[in-house]
Amino acid sequence: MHNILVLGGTIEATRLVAALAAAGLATTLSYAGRVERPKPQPVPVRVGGFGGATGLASYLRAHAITHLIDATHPFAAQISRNALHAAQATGTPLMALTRPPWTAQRGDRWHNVPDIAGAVAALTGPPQRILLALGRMHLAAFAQQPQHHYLLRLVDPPEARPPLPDHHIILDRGPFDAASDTALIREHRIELVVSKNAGGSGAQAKLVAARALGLPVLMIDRPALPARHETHDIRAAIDWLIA
Ligand code: 3Y8
Ligand code: NAP
Repeated sequence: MHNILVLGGTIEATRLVAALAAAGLATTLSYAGRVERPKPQPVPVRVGGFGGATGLASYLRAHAITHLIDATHPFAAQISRNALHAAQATGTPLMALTRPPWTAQRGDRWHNVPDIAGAVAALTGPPQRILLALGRMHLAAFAQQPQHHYLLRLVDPPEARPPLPDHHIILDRGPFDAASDTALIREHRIELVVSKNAGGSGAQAKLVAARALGLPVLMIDRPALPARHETHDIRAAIDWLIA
């Protein structure tokens, strides 16, 4: 008897839970509660933190979870560490469903930096028009480089005015498409794109647009994650679950 918990927030998580629902396997999808209206799902959804690894372990026990899938975003490092610890503490089978990092293609002008702080440091210099497509959680870090014009793409309106003197906000949620991102970049006369190496298809449009327009990309590498049972293939995750 299955009782699966999927830690979500990515397209892969959405696709996985759709397949599990179709297969009639009891599944709950978990969101952190970062956005006002998380995408509706065909399985029960829980929203909010668990209270660290111990809270997640208690949840696994209390709900008799039989399998834990970590299908969170590669930059969601804390929840992934908690999932590994909670799975080990409770003896719950864990599989990470992730996507490979993007790699620079012919024609790409990438400058790789290790983290958000590295991206901020790399923006020292004369004013530029920058697409900052990193979401809302890291905007304050870029206040150290106030000289630029920032085009901010956010899912929800920010609670407070971002601490960036020269910015323009567009509210939109992915997955995005290359034609729209190319038009957006042209319309706002963007000169540089800043991106997390999210991988997958949902955030890739801005990279395709930058390549087409010959623009440089500041690419932020992923945080390191502990080794765990992992696949990039939804079919393999399903086979593991029903094995
Ligand atoms: C709450 C739940 C699905 C999932 C869709 C994917 C693709 C579209 C592209 C740009 C990049 C960014 C951001 C992004 C994308 C998918 C995926 C993805 C990037 C939703 C969602 C939740 C979030 C949280 C949100 C973060 C933010 C990051 C925006 C749902 C829509 C920038 C990551 O306002 C905030 O606080 C937003 C916070 C974490 C990163 C940040 O630091 O701000 N995602 N995004 C999840 C939760 O509560 O647990 O409603 O779908 C999901 C998706 N966003 O099922 O189709 O698979 O990655 N999400 C990045 O890649 O840099 C946008 O603008 O080009
Ligand atoms: P994070 O930094 O790894 O996690 C911070 C805390 O948020 C966790 O310790 C946990 O709180 C809670 N949390 C995170 N993901 C959760 C989930 N799926 N279900 C329940 N609680 C969760 O995570 P994050 O970077 O803020 O990402 C939050 C969510 O947005 C995740 O679902 C992620 O997949 C999605 N997302 C993030 C990004 C990104 O760029 N970071 C991009 C796209 C989607 P407790 O310790 O209290 O349990």
